[in-house]
Amino acid sequence: MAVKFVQPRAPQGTASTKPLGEFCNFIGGELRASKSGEHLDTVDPATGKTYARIPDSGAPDVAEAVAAAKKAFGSWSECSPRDRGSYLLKIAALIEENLEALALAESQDNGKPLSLARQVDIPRAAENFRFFAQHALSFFEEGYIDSAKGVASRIEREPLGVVACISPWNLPLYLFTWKIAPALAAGNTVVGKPSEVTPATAALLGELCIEAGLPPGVLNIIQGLGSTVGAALCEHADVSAISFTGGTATGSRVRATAERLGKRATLELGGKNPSILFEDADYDIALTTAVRSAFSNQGQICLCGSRLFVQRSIYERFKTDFIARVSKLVVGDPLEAATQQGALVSETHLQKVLSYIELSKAEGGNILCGGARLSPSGRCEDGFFVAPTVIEGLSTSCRTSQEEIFGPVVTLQPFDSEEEVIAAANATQYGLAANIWTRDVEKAHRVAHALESGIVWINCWMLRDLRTPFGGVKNSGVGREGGDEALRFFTKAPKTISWPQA
Ligand code: TXE
Repeated sequence: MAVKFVQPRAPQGTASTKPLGEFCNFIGGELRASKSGEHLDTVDPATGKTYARIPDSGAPDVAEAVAAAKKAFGSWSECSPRDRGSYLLKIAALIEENLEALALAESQDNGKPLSLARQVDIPRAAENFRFFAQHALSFFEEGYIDSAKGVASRIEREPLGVVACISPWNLPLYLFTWKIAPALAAGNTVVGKPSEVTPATAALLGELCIEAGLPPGVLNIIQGLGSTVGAALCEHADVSAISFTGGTATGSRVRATAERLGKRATLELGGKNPSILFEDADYDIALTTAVRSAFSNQGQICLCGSRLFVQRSIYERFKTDFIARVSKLVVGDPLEAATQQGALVSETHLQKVLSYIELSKAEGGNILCGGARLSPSGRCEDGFFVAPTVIEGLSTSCRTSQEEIFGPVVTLQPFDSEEEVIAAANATQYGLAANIWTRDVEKAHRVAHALESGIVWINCWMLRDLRTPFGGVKNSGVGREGGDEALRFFTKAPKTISWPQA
């Protein structure tokens, strides 16, 4: 049965014909307003108009959520992994049952095409719960028998306690649940903080948890600003670990707090990912995927390939074909079925992306296509749209080539040799993901090895096995998510218990 979402609903005291929606905090199994009664506006990026409001929560709300999580920890941590998993499976099923409502909420909140939310974001959120419900079973059953030595051992693992999951705005429910699911599966209780820019699906997740019968306090969700809610959560003495995804500057602050207070932290930060096309690549698949990897979600994915290196012998041909494809991308109303590129997430982010386009011109870049704000006709005329932009002629060391733009902007650069492209690809502060296109298997693995990158895709992009480690090197992050790595992060150092085996 589909859940009838409580939100958005009219805030008390408003007598408008078109009332704003109102999202709530989720604390101790209940939907609550902030203690201060203050609110923040939530804007639909496709229209530029405020459509809802969220609690402007603060330290007292965080304290209440952490207290609820602490109270719930005892019985949740004592549940068997199978019993915990059964709750996660119920949540996964409810996400799937409510796919349409969640996809619509995600699209309205974030500006991404509804089709993308429907095909990627929401199904992946359900998969996160389903995957960790199953994966935790084998993780908690690790054991060995060494017949030669006559010893049997089992590995005992315990959860940490109350943990914080802080997530960004680009893949709101997808990344929020990527943290929450392993934390809960490992037996922790959670206080989650979604981005204040995209609060909707996190708020709806709270309602699904009520429907799923998740015991009160096991998951708590606090809405509000990073500087208040996020900071208070990181500082709270009863929060033992922080899983964070967001910008590199914020990540540094979170890391400093964690180090000062002796907390565990995993940080998934920015990227400036290279896509490397060798002349012997399967041209058509490489071309199609290069467009997708540069512009999916308007380029607002930390894994997007924003620096495109193309071997000189195919450079001109590729440039012509790439620009032809990019120019045809349909930018517009995220709710329209034909739309391939929606709005950027906020006015602030729009201005950031436009300022980088201006900077690229000052740095000698040649805009091959795009390069400006768009104003689709109709309801989206005030939305935050930018034409997909391709720039060539920049040095690898200029700011446009070095800094994370996180928008529909890609730089094109020719290269001659394998050594040259490896050096150029590695010449940034980031090292999250890379993709390589070649039919030469040996070369592909040689280059993959040489790249300073947490993830390397050969002849594909975004093809993920959730059991594999996920995270970056250099300023792209600290620690790893995914599979056992996530469950290890959310559990104490293991205890080995051994006995003689006849
Ligand atoms: O992210 P922030 P912002 C990059 C992208 C973007 C830039 C800034 O380049 O332009 O980061 O984005 C919470 N203590 N990425 O400013 O601030 C915040 O409320 C604790 C890459 O929107 O990092 C939100 O929930 N938490 C990225 C989360 O941190 C704090 C995805 C992320 O917000 C906090 C998003 C504090 N002091 C942006 N301050 C990726 N790696 O995918 C803020 N927060």
